[in-house]
Amino acid sequence: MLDQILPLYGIQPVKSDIQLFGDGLINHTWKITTESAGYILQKVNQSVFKKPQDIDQNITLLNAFLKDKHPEYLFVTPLCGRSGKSLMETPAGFFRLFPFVENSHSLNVLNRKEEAYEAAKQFGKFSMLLNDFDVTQLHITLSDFHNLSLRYEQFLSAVQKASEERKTKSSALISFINEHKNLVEIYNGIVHNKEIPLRVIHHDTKINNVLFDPQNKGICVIDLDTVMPGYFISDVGDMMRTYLSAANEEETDLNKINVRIDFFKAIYDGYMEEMGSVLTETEKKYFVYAGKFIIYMQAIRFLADYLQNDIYYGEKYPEHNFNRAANQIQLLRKYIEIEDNLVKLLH
Ligand code: ADP
Ligand code: GN1
Ligand code: MG
Repeated sequence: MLDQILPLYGIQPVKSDIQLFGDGLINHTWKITTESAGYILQKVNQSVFKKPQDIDQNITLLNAFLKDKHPEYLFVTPLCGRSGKSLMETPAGFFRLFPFVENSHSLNVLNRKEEAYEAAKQFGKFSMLLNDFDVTQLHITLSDFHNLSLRYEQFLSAVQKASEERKTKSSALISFINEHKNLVEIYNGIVHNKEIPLRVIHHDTKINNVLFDPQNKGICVIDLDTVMPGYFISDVGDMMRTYLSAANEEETDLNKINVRIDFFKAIYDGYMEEMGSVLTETEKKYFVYAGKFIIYMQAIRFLADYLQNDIYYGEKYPEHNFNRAANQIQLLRKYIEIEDNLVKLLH
C-alpha cells in the first residue's frame, strides 16, 4: 500500500526504510527513513475522523497564525506532496507526511517530575501562544469529544445494550461510575459558566503526544487531530491522567497505580508558567477537578467500549478495555483519596 503513497511525495519506497511506529491508539503511523531525511507517515483513522480535511484546514490556519505571530515556535505540520496538497486522498484512505523531528522521542510513562513539568509547559505554551487566535475559526474535528454529559448518556445506553456476560463482569465498575455522577453535574456547570471560555485546546495531552530531546527537555507537541475549541480542563486533566501514575493505562496490576503528588505540582508549575496569566480566576478553581473530569471520562470511554464489544479502541487481548477501565477507576480512586492535599498544595 505504501508503495503507492510515498511516490506522491517524491519518495522512492525501494530506497527507504519503513517501520510501524509509536504507540498511538487511533491512527496508523510509520517512520520512513531515506538517505537524506526521516519522516512520519500517517494514515488517518477515518472511522474516528470522518472529515480529515477539517483537521488539515485547522492545522493550516493555526500554522499561518503561529508563523506570523510566533515564527520561532516549532509547530510540526504536514508536508505538501507533489500535488501541492498536505492531505492525500487515495483509494487506500487519507494520508499525511510529517518531517520526523530529529533526535526526538516520546515517552509512555514518566519517571521524573521534571519531565511532567516539561510536557505541561509545552501544552501550556501551545494554548498560550494561540490565546489571541479566533477559536470560532476552527472546525470541530470530533463533535462532543469531551462532552462528559453526552459520554455519560452513551455509557448508560452501552450498559443497556451490553451482553449479560460483559454487564455482569463490569457491575462493580458500572456502580462506581454511577456513584460519581456528580462529576457530570460539575461539568454541566462549567459549560454554562461565562467565566470559563472556549480556548484553542489540544484535547489529547497524553504523555506520548509530546516530543522530548535526548536530555528529556520538551521539544514540541504533536498529534493535532483533536485541536479544537474546548475548556482548559481537558488538557490539564489528560496530563494528570497520564503523568501522575508510575504505571500507565495499560497496567493490569492495580497495586502499581499511584498518584505522585510531586508530579501534580510539576504539572501545575509547567502549565501555569505559560497559562497562569491567561486563565481566569474562575478557571483556576477547577484545576484539581480537571484530573477527576478526564480520568472519569476515560474510564467511561473504555468501559463503554468494552460493553459495546471494543468497536472504538479495539483490543490487543481479551478483556483489554475492561482492564483499561478498571485501571482508570483505580487511578480516580487514588486521586480522590488525596484530593484535599492537592487542593492545599495550590493555596
Ligand atoms: P496517534 O493519533 O495514533 O496517537 P501520533 O500523531 O501521536 O498518532 O503519532 C504516534 C507516535 O509517533 C507519537 O507518539 C510519536 O512517538 C511519533 N511521532 C509522531 N509525529 C512525530 C514527528 N513529527 N517526529 C517524531 N516522532 C513523531
Ligand atoms: C486516543 O490517539 P491517541 O492514542 O493519542 C484517544 C484519546 C484517549 C487515548 C487513551 C481521538 O489517543 O482521546 O484519551 O486514546 N483519541 C481519540 O489512550 O479518541
Ligand atoms: Mg498520539
